[in-house]
Parts: sequence; structure tokens; C-alpha cells
Amino acid sequence: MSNQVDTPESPESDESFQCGFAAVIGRPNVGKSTIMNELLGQKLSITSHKPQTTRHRIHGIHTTDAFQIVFVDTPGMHLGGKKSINDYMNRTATSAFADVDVVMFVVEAGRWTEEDKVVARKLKHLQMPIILVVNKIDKLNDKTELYPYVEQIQQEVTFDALLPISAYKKINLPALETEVLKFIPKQPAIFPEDSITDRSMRFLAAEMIREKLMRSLGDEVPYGATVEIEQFEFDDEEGRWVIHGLILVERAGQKKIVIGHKGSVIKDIGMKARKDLIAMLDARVHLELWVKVKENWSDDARALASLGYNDNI
Ligand SMILES: Nc1nc2c(ncn2[C@@H]2O[C@H](COP(=O)(O)OP(=O)(O)OP(=O)(O)O)[C@@H](O)[C@H]2O)c(=O)[nH]1
Ligand SMILES: [Mg+2]
Repeated sequence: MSNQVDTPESPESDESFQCGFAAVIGRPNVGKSTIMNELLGQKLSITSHKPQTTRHRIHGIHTTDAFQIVFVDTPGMHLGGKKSINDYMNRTATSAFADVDVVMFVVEAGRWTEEDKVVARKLKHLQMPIILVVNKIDKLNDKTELYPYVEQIQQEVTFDALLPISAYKKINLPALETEVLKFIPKQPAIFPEDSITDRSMRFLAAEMIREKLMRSLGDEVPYGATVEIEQFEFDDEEGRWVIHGLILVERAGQKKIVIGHKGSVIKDIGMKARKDLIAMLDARVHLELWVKVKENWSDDARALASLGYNDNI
């Protein structure tokens, strides 16, 4: 990572070394995953302009010679959805702050919604410190609007620090890191120096494909889609990764949309996903995608578990 400095001492031998967990919590679409990626200095968690992009908890590990922060990106807590997958996502987000050292409560500058209030209520009885991260300040024309906005939030949740930022315009990100570090205990690193996440390459590959579905398709279809990696192997002879991804949708009509006219949509999704996979694996990639209908997968607890929507991960 860019700010890593070579030092003869291993991080573990340094008594001032800090290591701990920081959960990134908030309603959908406030920019949680974008913030985590920016703090990590690399793209790990998928993002899109649609709410409910992140469906799983994912650790992003940032290690330097002075600290190791494990960011815990979470699905946006939301109201409205009544399916098993909505329960899974809300449960995953709520359980994410059980064992962390600090919570980053992310809100969107100028917008305080019913869903934000739900998150605030969940944070109210927490023992651990809370940093209120007001993201997307680049969207505010008049910065003085921040004062009444923060005052309104203050009535519903007590926080230990406040930081206005823009993940998109990279404003105040080093200050946010400094703020997080104030709450990270002194202890040796938990994960090896070169670990980036707790998730497998296979999981990240499925997520990259799902990101393209979120970004390329209209408003409804992405919510009925999930991705399973059926093959993930390195072909020594060809010197490339062979990845087979199965896109599951809930209805025949959705399958038609994902495939597109003469396969144009799925081809575009495949091209974009392949580009990300090449960057992630730093090798050539042969990607094949299929689409299959699996009715009601998002509201069927057993189907969800078999598709990796698993509380124990
Ligand atoms: N203008 C602006 N847009 C931002 C900023 N940060 C994130 N975004 C955009 O906001 C949208 C949502 O970002 P995500 O990072 O996917 O949001 P999230 O909170 O992880 O959303 P869920 O995973 O659905 O809970 C994307 O289109 C981002 O590019 C910011 O600082 N300014
Ligand atoms: Mg997200």
C-alpha cells in the first residue's frame, strides 16, 4: 500500500502498534463501500448508485508500519423490503458492530431520512465510540447547511466525533483515518501484513460480476439477481484463469433482460467484469457467464444459504 514504509522491525514487535476493528454502518447509498475502498486505497467492496448494493459483510484490512485497521463494510440498513434477503442484509448489518472498537455512522450531507433514524436507534445503546461521518459534502452548495443538519442528528444519537467528508472528491479522508485511529487499541496485528480481506477471490469475483449487473441494468432486475461462481481455476497450459459465473434471476423476463438483444447486455457485463478480474488477479482471464432462472431465491432461506447468504460467514 502506498503509505507503507519499509522498516527493519516487524509491526508486532512495536509496542505502539495499533490494531482493531471499525464498522462502517448506515442506510443504503450513503457511500459506505466507497469510503472503505478509499481508506484502503483499493477497490474491494462493490459500489453503485443504486441502494442495497452491498449484501454481505466484508472486511477490508489496512496495514501500515504503525497500525492495522480492519474496516467492516456492511449492507445498508433499510425499511420496506420484506423478503428473506432483506432480513439477511439487515441482520448482517446489525450484527457487524457487535465486536468492533469504533463505529463509523455514515450519513449523506443534507439528507436525514426514516432509514437513517432506524440506524440511529440501533446505535443509541451501543457502548463503543461512534464517529458521525457526514459524506457527500461535495453535493452541498452552502456549507453552513451542515450546522442545522448535524444538530438534527444530535437529537437522536450521541456521537464521539464528527467528520464531514467526500469519499468521491477525496476530501478529509486522512482526517477520518486519524479520527478512527484514536479509538483503535494498542495491540499487535491480528492479520498477516499482506492480508487485504477475509473474503476469497471466488467471492470477490462473484461480487465484481454482480456489480456490473447493479450498474448496467434498470431499477428492478438487479434485485432479483445473484451470482454463483461455478468454476475458478488456473489453466497452466493456457496461462490464464478460467472463471465460470452463473447469474441467477427470479423470472424468465429478467433472464431476457440480462441477456439482452442478441446477447448484447450479458456480453457487455462480461467485458466489464473481466477487466476488473484481470486487475484483481493480475493475470489473463477467460470468463464465461450463463443466466438461469431460480424462482424466488431471494425469499427462500434455504436457497439463500446455499447461495452464500450465510450468517456464519
Ligand atoms: N457526490 C458524491 N457521491 C458519492 C460520494 N461517496 C459515494 N458516492 C456515490 O454514492 C453512491 C453509493 O455509494 P456506495 O459506496 O455504493 O454506497 P453504500 O452506502 O455502500 O450503499 P449500499 O451498499 O447500498 O448500502 C455511488 O454512486 C457513489 O459513487 C461522495 O462523497 N460524493
Ligand atoms: Mg455498500
